[in-house]
Amino acid sequence: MSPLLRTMAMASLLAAALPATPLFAAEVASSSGQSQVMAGDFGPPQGAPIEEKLVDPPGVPAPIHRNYPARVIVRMETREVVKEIADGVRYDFWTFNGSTPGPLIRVREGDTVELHLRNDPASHMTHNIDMHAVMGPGGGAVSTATAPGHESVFTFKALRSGVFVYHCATPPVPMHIANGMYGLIVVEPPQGLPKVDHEYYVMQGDFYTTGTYHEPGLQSFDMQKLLLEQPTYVLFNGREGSLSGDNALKSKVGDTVRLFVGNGGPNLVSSFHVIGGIFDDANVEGGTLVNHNVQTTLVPAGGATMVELSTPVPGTLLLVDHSITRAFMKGALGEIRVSGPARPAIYEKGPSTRFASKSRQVPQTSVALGAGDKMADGKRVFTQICSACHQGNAMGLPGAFPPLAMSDYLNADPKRAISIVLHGLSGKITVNSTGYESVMPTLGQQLSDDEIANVLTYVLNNFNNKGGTISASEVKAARAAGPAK
Ligand code: HEC
Ligand SMILES: [Cu+2]
Repeated sequence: MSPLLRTMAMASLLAAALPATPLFAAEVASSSGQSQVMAGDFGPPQGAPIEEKLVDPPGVPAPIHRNYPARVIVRMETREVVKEIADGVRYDFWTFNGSTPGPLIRVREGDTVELHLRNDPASHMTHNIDMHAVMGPGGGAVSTATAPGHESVFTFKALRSGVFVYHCATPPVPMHIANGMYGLIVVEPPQGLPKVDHEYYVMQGDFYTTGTYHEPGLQSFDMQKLLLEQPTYVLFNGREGSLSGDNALKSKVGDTVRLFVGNGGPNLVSSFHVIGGIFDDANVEGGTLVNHNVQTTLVPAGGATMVELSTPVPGTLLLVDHSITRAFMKGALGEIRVSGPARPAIYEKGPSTRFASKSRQVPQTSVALGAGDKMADGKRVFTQICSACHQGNAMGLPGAFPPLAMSDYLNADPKRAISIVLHGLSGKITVNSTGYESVMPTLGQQLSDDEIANVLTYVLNNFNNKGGTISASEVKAARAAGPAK
């Protein structure tokens, strides 16, 4: 038997076993009149056309259980909407269906997709869509170019399974993408995807605003930053906090989670990682090659991946771009909150003990220092410890460390600072009308009562603060009282 005949015989055997799902492609006539096999083509769509039910990210449409190719109708609208990009910071997003990313589209390999693209009459721009799941010029971009108040229709057959990016490709393309015009289309293989307990949709993008990170108010697009590829924000799902707190992704102890992860760019490549998780499966670059036990997977700009992870213990896992500055200083942070009973056999925190108390020279009751010596000691502590974060001039660093210089927060309640140095500080605070949400570590174990009193007194009497004195006995009392509840 010739290899071609053998292939065809196998195909018909498989077709007999799975009547409606030939794993091998149907034959199509080529231009030369000879028949050729087109992988992914299972023939014309069958049954009634299906209206795709689109949901807002991070939601995804339900898995497909069909075993035949269908005509799937997808209706999308491009909209230009002003929304928050971070708390108190607004941005004029250009979107598919009002969200960044646009909705996740889910079809089956061999489906015929009939895409209706409307452009909101209120839009200022023409928009279109380039789907990476399309085989043909521009991924459909030219066929879908749509002026405000118009609708265009474009039909293609999804011949390859995988996770694909779609995006607007209207010039200037980088600007349309930077303003949020991208999303994912998942083409399921004929046999479907393995069953999991939770599925979510996460897409990274880099944003370029004229203002600095967290600068409040309406921010406009900054072409210069785009050209330099220096984004102000790097975000999951188009807004800082879109996957945190009340918006966190959820799982339960013992469950499995699948993430469809895309990267719209326009410029940065993502080192996608889940802090506290390992990807049991990672579909490399969104294709069919599955890698296992992966810690960090690369998601190129205009690329995607599909990862699955187990959540065996309760707690919060963090989604990050492990080019970690972007996570902690430009917004690329999300959460998976896992609920359920603790499993100490897998994860257990032991008691914390102090082992260096005797050997370390902490002058807890030193000879009483004069005022000048106290100030000198405070300056030493400030330079050795506080300046690492709050900076030598105490001005702090935007988006990361609040200033201690002229700090309205410090001056409003200097005694509160005792507890901050002793026990650390986390959560949202506002200093000189700028918000900070970061973590100051506990320093009470490495600094004596005298050192804390001296450094706070030093800070209060320098850097244009309002003055005042903190005594070692006040620190001692605060230490004994323990952290505020
Ligand atoms: C490792 C970095 C780090 C070090 C070291 C550090 N801090 Fe902080 N500090 C922070 C961060 C971050 C915050 C804001 C915490 C938040 O956002 O909730 C903060 C907040 C504060 C605040 C309240 C906000 C303000 O600006 O008034 C005071 C006061 C303060 N620190 C004093 C100190 C002093 C004094 C030292 C040295 C003994 C020190 N810090 C060392 C990171 C640090
Ligand atoms: Cu556009």
